[in-house]
Amino acid sequence: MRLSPTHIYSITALLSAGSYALPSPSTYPINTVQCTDSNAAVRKEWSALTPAERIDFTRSVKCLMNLPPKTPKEAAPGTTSRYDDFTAVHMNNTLLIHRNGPFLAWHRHFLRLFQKALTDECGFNGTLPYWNWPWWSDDLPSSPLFDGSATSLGGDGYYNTSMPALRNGNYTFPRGHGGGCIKAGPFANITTGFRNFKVEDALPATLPPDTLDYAPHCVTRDLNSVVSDPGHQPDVVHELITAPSIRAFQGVMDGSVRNTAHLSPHSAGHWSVGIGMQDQYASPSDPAFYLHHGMIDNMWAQWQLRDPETRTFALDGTVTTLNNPPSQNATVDWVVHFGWLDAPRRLGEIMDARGGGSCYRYEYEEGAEKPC
Ligand SMILES: *[C@@H]1O[C@H](CO)[C@@H](O)[C@H](O)[C@H]1NC(C)=O
Ligand SMILES: *[C@@H]1O[C@H](CO)[C@@H](O)[C@H](O)[C@H]1NC(C)=O
Ligand SMILES: *[C@@H]1O[C@H](CO)[C@@H](O)[C@H](O)[C@H]1NC(C)=O
Ligand SMILES: *[C@@H]1O[C@H](CO)[C@@H](O)[C@H](O)[C@H]1NC(C)=O
Ligand SMILES: *[C@@H]1O[C@H](CO)[C@@H](O)[C@H](O)[C@H]1NC(C)=O
Ligand SMILES: *[C@@H]1O[C@H](CO)[C@@H](O)[C@H](O)[C@H]1NC(C)=O
Ligand SMILES: [Cu+2]
Repeated sequence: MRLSPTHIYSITALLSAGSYALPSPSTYPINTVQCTDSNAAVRKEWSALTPAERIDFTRSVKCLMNLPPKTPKEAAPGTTSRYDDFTAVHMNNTLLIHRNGPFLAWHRHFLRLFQKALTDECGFNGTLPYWNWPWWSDDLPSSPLFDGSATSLGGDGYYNTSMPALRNGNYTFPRGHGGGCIKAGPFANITTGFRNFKVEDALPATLPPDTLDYAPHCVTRDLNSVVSDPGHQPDVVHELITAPSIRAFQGVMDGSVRNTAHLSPHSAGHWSVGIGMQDQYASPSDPAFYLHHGMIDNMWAQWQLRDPETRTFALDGTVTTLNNPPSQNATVDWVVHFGWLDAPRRLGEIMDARGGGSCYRYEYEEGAEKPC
């Protein structure tokens, strides 16, 4: 079937967590009120939040870290909290949701489910914030996101002498000043129940059998502006927003230049925060994941809004990571999974930020001066 962005969906089947029953097309969520710029929830850059709003966000995230998991122990022994429920689902789906057709849609819905849990289970009063890459790319440790203050997402890690080198092909990045557990701020010393995957482990055709096992450790950081700076320049963002097709958009988002410091904007955000965020499986164990993916989602939303009729449901790529093993092309009827977080969803249900029961927009202006 062909979905159009002007299609109105019903809100009834919205987020029926826990059920594996696939919603039928007639129960697709509907926005009962037309979603417009004026009634959409507004997602803002971290620095645009008041100190109280930032603290409300980190408090709510820590609240999820202190709630019991809903994932059954046998299904994912490493799940130690409600927060880990999200990491578990991301890990379990890693080989189906990266560098492929479903990537943008799956992560969009994942963020929405995270927002819903923060709001419903922890009284979060705001909208998910995002990380405007170019504003902070040349000095992450001084940014409002990572300065280690009470209104940040926590700072760098403790210095760890055995922090391995980061390599992009034959290019080796100089290491940063961390590598250990998060040293200061609201997320100091946070832990995850899951193992850490190395970049070399990242792309097998099947999920390693110990993926969801219990292997607790602290979330580490190694803030590295040598990584973020080339990948997060304003021209990279401009290329994303002005990409002529979804294939070109995804190519910029994930197409690193081999053997150089020029990582793609997606990889640069992950690698510049540390080994925990670099992990393609368990990266959501660092809350910075959600703000980085907020910016990715923002870029996709800006791109879609430039031509909603043809772009809202545009897909390119197959349904396996790097097409390994070879698979079919993604379509709006392809079903993706969210474990115990939500019912399976067709891509067509979760691609529109202003439809399918969703109604949000990003406060964003390309090229705007960064705040002091
Ligand atoms: C919740 O957000 C609204 C709108 O931003 C604000 O007016 C209200 O004071 C907030 N409530 C709390 C408890 O923070
Ligand atoms: C790294 O350099 C070696 C030797 O020049 C070369 O054989 C290899 O293909 C390079 N690796 C990559 C990823 O380009
Ligand atoms: C230091 O880094 C190494 C390599 O990533 C890791 O195995 C080790 O657990 C880290 N140590 C601490 C204290 O974080
Ligand atoms: C984090 O853990 C280290 C090592 O156990 C400890 O010295 C430090 O006080 C902890 N920091 C915070 C803020 O809890
Ligand atoms: C999948 O998409 C590619 C690229 O658009 C196209 O060349 C190919 O024919 C498609 N395959 C099928 C089976 O539709
Ligand atoms: C992981 O995915 C499989 C299907 O591939 C599913 O059976 C299982 O319940 C999932 N586990 C979690 C924790 O989501
Ligand atoms: Cu991901």
